[in-house]
Amino acid sequence: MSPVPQFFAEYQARVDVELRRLVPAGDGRVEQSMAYTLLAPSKRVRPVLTLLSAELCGGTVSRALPAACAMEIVHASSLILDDLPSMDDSPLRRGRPANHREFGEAIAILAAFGLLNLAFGAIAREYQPPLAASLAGLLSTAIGVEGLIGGQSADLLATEQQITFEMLERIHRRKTGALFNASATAGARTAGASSSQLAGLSAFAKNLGLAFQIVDDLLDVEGDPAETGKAIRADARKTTFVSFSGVAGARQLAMELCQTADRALAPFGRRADRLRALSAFVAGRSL
Ligand code: GRG
Repeated sequence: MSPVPQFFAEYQARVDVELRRLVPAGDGRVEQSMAYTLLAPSKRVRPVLTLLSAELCGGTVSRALPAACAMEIVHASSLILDDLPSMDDSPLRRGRPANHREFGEAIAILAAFGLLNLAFGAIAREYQPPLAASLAGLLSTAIGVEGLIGGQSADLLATEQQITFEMLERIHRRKTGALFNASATAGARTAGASSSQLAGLSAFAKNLGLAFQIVDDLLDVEGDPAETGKAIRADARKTTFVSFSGVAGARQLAMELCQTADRALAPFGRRADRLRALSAFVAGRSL
């Protein structure tokens, strides 16, 4: 068992309050469907990464909060799409039936688009033009062909195919690493970070994101659905870090990536200890 670090709770609570403020309040099916996945129990790792990165660069939680929530909203959108029958066809997410199982496929797709739209709207409304434009561009890159969409497409095409380790790594650096990178970078940008601070945080987040995915693969094999909230062995038809390197090899790789991530924090000294705690959590997480 690897509990989320103690300090997480306060950040998660701030994120949850802001998400409730941002999500459309109506009781129509699509609003319900958006709120169903967005407000379901989650670790909120990406928005917490945004908030910690902002604070590390001298910014505040309040200023970074809308950007943090935009990251979580995009993540929730991607989970709905990922679970669809035409994608990973997963029955369970965040401890509940997947969105399309509860609302049907058509509403689930609309909810995913609704969430994406909500994320960009939040950035446009909550920040002034130079920063708003820079955050919107950051998010668009993370979602696009060099990010989630490209990674997911390559992942789907690789199902039941022989792929190399390099291909596998490139899939997940886009599918998972890109949003981690955007999350840290967004926080740093809301704080007016320097280019060297941005470079350090980006290196940290990219490696942490890949480690996070490797542990996700491990949990698919050894995890407890009561903790992960997801079906296990859902990736049996796919090449994963575990099918490539074995359980011990994948665990070692995740640990090494977390160490590489931590090295990028060296210039920040002890002020980055909360990010180090986040990486220790990722390396040992069971949920
Ligand atoms: C247009 C947004 C968009 C996406 C289209 C479907 C898709 C492309 C990409 C899928 C990306 C994806 C779901 C990657 C898996 C990342 C991952 C490890 C998810 C689990 O995240 P956790 O453990 O979940 O942080 P919680 O529930 O705690 O938030």
